[in-house]
Amino acid sequence: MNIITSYFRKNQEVKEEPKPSNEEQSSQFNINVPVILLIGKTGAGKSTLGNHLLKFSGERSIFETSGSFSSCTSQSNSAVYKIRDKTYIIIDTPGIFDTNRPNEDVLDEISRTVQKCAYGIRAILFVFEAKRLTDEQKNVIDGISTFFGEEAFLYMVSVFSNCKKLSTENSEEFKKSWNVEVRMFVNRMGYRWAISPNPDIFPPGTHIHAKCLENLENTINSLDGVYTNELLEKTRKVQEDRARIAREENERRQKEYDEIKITEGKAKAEAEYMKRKNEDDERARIANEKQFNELKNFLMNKINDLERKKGGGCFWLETRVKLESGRVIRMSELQVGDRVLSNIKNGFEEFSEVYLIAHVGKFDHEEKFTKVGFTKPNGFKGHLQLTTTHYVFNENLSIMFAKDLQPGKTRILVSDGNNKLVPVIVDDITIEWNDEYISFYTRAGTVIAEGVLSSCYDDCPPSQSLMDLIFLPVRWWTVFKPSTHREKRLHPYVQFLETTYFYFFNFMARF
Ligand SMILES: Nc1nc2c(ncn2[C@@H]2O[C@H](COP(=O)(O)OP(=O)(O)O)[C@@H](O)[C@H]2O)c(=O)[nH]1
Ligand SMILES: [Mg+2]
Repeated sequence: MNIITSYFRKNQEVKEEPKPSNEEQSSQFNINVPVILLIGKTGAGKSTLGNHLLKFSGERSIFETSGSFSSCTSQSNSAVYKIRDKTYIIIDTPGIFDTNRPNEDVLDEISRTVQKCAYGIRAILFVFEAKRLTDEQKNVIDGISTFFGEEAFLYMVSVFSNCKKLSTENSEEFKKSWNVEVRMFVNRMGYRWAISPNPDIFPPGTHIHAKCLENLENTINSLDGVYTNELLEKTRKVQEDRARIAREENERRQKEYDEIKITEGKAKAEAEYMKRKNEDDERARIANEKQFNELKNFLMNKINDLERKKGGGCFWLETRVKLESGRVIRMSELQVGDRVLSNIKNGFEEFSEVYLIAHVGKFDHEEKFTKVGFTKPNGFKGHLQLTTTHYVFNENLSIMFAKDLQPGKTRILVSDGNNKLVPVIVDDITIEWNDEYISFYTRAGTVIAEGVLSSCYDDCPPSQSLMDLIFLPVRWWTVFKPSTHREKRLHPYVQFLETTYFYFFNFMARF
């Protein structure tokens, strides 16, 4: 049974007791239970589902739906929600993760949402229309992993809205309609899924409506613990400290009130009490604002970090490679499907297909490059420019970061033009900044760039075979469905790997 015990909105004024009370609380600080987060793109049906879960709909609805007079929600609204004996806050987000580059308003709203999630997230209900996953929906996923981390997926449930009558009645029938993408998506969420009943077909009060919501509640209840991360924990700690200070201040005020009342009368005591209270409230408001701004800066920095990371691990766009036809081209001309010289073994050139271009183009920020200078076996000078954490092979066929190559010491493997790779000492290393680069993958995982045997991988665990394995799904996938991605935006799979690695790395760094 769900019961609403309170409902509060952003900026909602708390009705103040006309006389002092020990129970003083501010609406900003009393969100001390885990939350259930409704996310999804605008119009997906989040508010509708929220109302259904709260057993409030139609005229009495809690969350505004786009069917009602005000067309869409621009702030996160929240309400207390109970499933059996457990209390949660359900937060209806206003499509804040619709874009992958949030603007100022969206960041404000995300910061407020993070403040509300300080006691952990019990479930993230990702609401989307039952048709198919769109790019915007993928943005929502990117947004969630950016702000809450990949582990948040362990608490996610996919909730389908706009389902047909038959699909809602018969889940086996519904599952048949899922395409590969939807299936992969649901699998990524541990196969947790539910249907948000279409109110036009199954309004509240009908058996199917109740059954769908019960399924969803059971799924939420089946989740273990709550999701929290360093950011949420820090936020919670600040909120707890502030609540404690507010309590102590209130006790002090109350004591003062009682003393003044005895000596100087009630009116004087009340005036003094209110003056003190207003001062304390103002201090609390400023502290809250400060925390809010800190959160916003933290999130902003995180976005910038990720944006910077997006550029990592590339070749300079002018780097030359050899095609199977014998033609030498610049990487700027590379296309998916081209077969490039990837290795030379036993006197034979090996060519390998480019199956994925992670990103390519002239970017709006520069990346730090290592320019590796060496002398080719024919005596000519050669240069290879690649980002500092891109791997190249040394003479032992181990991969090394470009930045770790040592002039006069490290030997790299360079083609001698006669079907042989020869170890050649690095002459010099210089640092340069470039804004034109490309990151791509061959099926072999290697490429001979400017004559140097290089890896296609970067900024990752230092094992070529491990990386081959990590990229196996996309290597297979592109055999059946060639990639058409050739743009500045990072390929979603590579983005996913980068984010996972980023969080894994941060996680390991704690030990
Ligand atoms: N057909 C259909 N319409 C729905 C469903 N869920 C929500 N809607 C309608 O879709 C519109 C947008 O829903 P709303 O809950 O405001 O979406 P939000 O922006 O995600 O909060 C409203 O007019 C809802 O009545 C559903 O399952 N089926
Ligand atoms: Mg809404």
